[in-house]
Formats: sequence, structure tokens, C-alpha cells
Amino acid sequence: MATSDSHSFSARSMRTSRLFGIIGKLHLLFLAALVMFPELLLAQWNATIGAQSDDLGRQALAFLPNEIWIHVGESITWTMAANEGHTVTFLTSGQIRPPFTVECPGFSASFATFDGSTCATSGLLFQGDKFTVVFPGAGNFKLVCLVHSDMTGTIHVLDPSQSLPHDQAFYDREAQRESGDLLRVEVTGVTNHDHHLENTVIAGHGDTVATGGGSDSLSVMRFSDPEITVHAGDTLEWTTDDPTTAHTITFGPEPQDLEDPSSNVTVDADGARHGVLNSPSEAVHSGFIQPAPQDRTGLAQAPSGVTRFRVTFSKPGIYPYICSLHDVLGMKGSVVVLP
Ligand SMILES: [Cu+2]
Repeated sequence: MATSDSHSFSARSMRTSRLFGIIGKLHLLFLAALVMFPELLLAQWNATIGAQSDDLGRQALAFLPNEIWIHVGESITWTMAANEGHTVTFLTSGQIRPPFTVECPGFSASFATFDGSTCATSGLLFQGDKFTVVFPGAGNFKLVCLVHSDMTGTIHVLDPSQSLPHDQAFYDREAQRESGDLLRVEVTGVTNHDHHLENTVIAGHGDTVATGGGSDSLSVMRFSDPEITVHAGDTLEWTTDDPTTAHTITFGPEPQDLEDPSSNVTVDADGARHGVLNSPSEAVHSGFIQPAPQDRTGLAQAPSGVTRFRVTFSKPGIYPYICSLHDVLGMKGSVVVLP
């Protein structure tokens, strides 16, 4: 017993000393490489993605900051700071924007290289996730989130002969300032008291803010009147006031297909979707309620968005509902239907 123990101990210590020898040589090789190729000591920049209020209801949909100047060969690591999912995506010039579920060719887990020739994207990132992109060539590159169309930025990759205008401390301060400004944006109509119409709920509010690097937006992931009372036979209308973010009004279990309305939804003459519920156990799903995207000269115009969903309640009861995209952020409500 004792013999085999001491034998395995000496074998282990020999292996350990050999391992240290190898590490020592690698260390020397690394130092030699730094002397010969000083560009290996390149700066590594940091930025954050998203910011949110403590109750998760206010989501800053933004790269913070959304404009960064770096040198060729350097990298930027983005860290997710919000529960709403985002992507870090660099499309090639003129590339058709793909849905975030499709990703672009070159999809990477936590690291990508982008020089403008092949698109690079992360998958859907959540709170705490990190994604690093290395930029081996000079250029001015547009940064986008494939989930949120008003969430863009610019990375200026300069030749080492050019001086950089800012340091990391500046970007850290800028990220703080921009996220604070976004989360404090005053959004009108957040409470239903601002609305003169009866039986209406605002399903999401938002605002878009521009910077020199691109655009940021704020979305309030809440229903304006989360507990509303109506009478049997009444029709309640949900309207979105968010310029970009989609929401749903979903009674019953969350469907597989979130984008399209459930088969029991009809379309009113004015284009609004409409469902009828005869008991709290029935299900109806609005599909995405979202305004039309901004149009661009020279391209086919986008169709009008579907921004309203109506539900007629024929029987009394308590009808809970969610936004199936943002229920995890607390976007839920209920309708109390009195006789
Ligand atoms: Cu929502």
C-alpha cells in the first residue's frame, strides 16, 4: 500500500515538474513573440449591451456606447446587462437583414472576426453573456441587433498611424450617461389616465433616440392599465405606442407560433385584429402587434403595421393575459369582466 502510494507520488511530482518546464518554455516563447510582434499587445475594449430598470419594465435597447474608435487588430468585448435578449451583429455592405432566428453565415458562440467581407453575429445574448469581435482591417462598420431594428452603432477601425479620440474610461462614462438618459426618457401615455378613450389599454410604449453612432431606443414593457374592469358584452382594445418593439396580447397558453394570430382571430374593417372570449378558459392570441418599420427612399414601402387588437368578452369572469414576448420582464395583465 505504502509502496504504491509513494510510487504514484513520485510519478505525479515528475509529471508536475515536466508540466512546469513546458509552461516556462511557453512563457518565454510568448515574451519573445511580444518583442518581435508588439502589435500582440493590442488594446482590448469593453462595452455593454442594454440597461434596465429594477422592475425590468424599462429596457434600454442600445449598445452602450454605440460609437467606438479603435485600431486595426484590436477587439471589443460586449457584455450583456439586461434580461431582454440582443445580438451583436455586423452585416456586410448591402446585405439583406436576416431574422435573428436565422442568424447570418458566420454565426459564432462567443468570438468572431469582422473585416467587412463576411457577416459576423452572436446568437441571442442574455444577461451576463459576453461576445468578442476582433477587427483585423480598417473601416467604419455598422453594428446592429437583429432583434431590435432601432438599436445600431458604429465601430471606427483606424490604421495605427491615426490617433484615437477616446480611452476606455471615456466609453465607460459614456455608457453610464447614455443608459441613464434612456432609462429616464419620459414616455407619454404610460398611465391610462392620459387616455380619454374608454376600454383601451396601451400595450407597450417607446421612444427612439439618435446619437452620432446610430440609434438607441427605450421600450416600456408594460400594459398601461394591467388590471382593467369592463362589463359582459364590452370590447376592449389594446394599442401599441412603441415605435419598433413587437408585443402580443395572449389569453391562455403561450402558442408555438408567436408571430401570427391564433386561428380564432378575425380582422375588423379598419385592419385591427379581433378575438371573442366566451369564458376565462378559452384562448386567443393577437400575434405580433407592431407598427410599420420606417420606410427608405428607393426601396418598396413596408405595409402598414397591425397596431390594434380587440377582444369582446361575452361572459363575466377574470381573464389573465400576457405579452408572450415580454412576460418574463413582467408584461402581464388581467381583465375583470363584470355582469
Ligand atoms: Cu411585450
